[in-house]
Amino acid sequence: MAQVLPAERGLRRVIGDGETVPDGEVEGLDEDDFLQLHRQLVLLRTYDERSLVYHRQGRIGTYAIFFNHEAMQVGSHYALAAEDWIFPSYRESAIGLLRGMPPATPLSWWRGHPAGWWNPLDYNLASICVPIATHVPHAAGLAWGKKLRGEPACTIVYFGDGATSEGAFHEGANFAAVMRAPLVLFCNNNQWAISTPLEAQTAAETLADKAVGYGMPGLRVDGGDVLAVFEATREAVARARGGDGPTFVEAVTYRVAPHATADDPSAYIDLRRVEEERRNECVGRFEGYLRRLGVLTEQIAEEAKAEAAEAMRRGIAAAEAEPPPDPELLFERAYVDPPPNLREGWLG
Ligand SMILES: Cc1ncc(C[n+]2csc(CCOP(=O)(O)OP(=O)(O)O)c2C)c(N)n1
Ligand SMILES: [Mg+2]
Repeated sequence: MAQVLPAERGLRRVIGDGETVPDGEVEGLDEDDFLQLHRQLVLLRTYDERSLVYHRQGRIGTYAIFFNHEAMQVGSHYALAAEDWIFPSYRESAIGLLRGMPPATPLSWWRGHPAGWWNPLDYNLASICVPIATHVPHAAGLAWGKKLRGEPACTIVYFGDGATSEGAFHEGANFAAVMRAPLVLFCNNNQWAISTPLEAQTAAETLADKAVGYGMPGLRVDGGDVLAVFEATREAVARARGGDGPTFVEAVTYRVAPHATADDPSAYIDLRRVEEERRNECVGRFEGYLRRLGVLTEQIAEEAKAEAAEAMRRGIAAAEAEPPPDPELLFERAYVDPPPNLREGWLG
């Protein structure tokens, strides 16, 4: 039986505040890594900002905003190898961009177009999961399967604070721990599940405490600190690869945007808190760190933004150039024997 220490309480941090809290360092990262992390953050930020505009222009459907979640996605992804598998929720809908997926693909997904589907084997990236936590057992199963085959890959599954109250989360976490599956359970604790606040979600003091009950370590990290997220995930990945089983990573942040474009949080959120948290958003925090190090110049920052904006322009143009899908696709794999009204109508 593995001995599991009580979950962490404090949040791991690397990036200081430029005033009283000093900057830390992460072993093994050099200037090239910093600039790559920065480009990836800017790419996701730009994707998110443009998607909100495209939604308002009626060019994509309902969209789950991930403003201020970029550090969790980029930092954790940077700790993975290409053969590692990713199981995203709707909050990580564009994480494929970090693996070379063109922006047109997730944009098409939000347009409800089949061009937004991909073969998971092309990117070692499962499809976007909208039902809360149902992908956790899938990820645990894939991780276990890789272990049974003797393949070195590990798996990361992303979900929110609300997901930790779901039965599927329990089943997946328990199964992964019992099988010592090489899985990283990455929880984006943005403290809201639509309009349900964290304190109405759980009586646990921290979400990482839940890990102890499953017999796995629970780490807590500042979700706005891309370097701390990277370091914590790297530790979890090393455990997984070393045969020591799953780790639960609780990345703590605060949701400063609506849950999705169909939500109006002014009905339930403290807007002053939102304002405060927004001032500390994760891309700006990393840029501050890089400027203090003398790594980020205005020119590099401008180039990263321009490159990302151009990728998005090309992405939405490609998504909109797709011919309309055939409505029959909806039924193609639904029936062996289509009912008469479909046979005579659409499929006739
Ligand atoms: C099984 C299931 N129940 C309910 C919903 C409706 N729903 C959509 S998002 C959401 C909140 C999820 O919150 P959290 O897990 O914290 O993730 P976040 O959206 O904050 O990233 C709910 C309840 C759903 N999608 N799936
Ligand atoms: Mg949440």
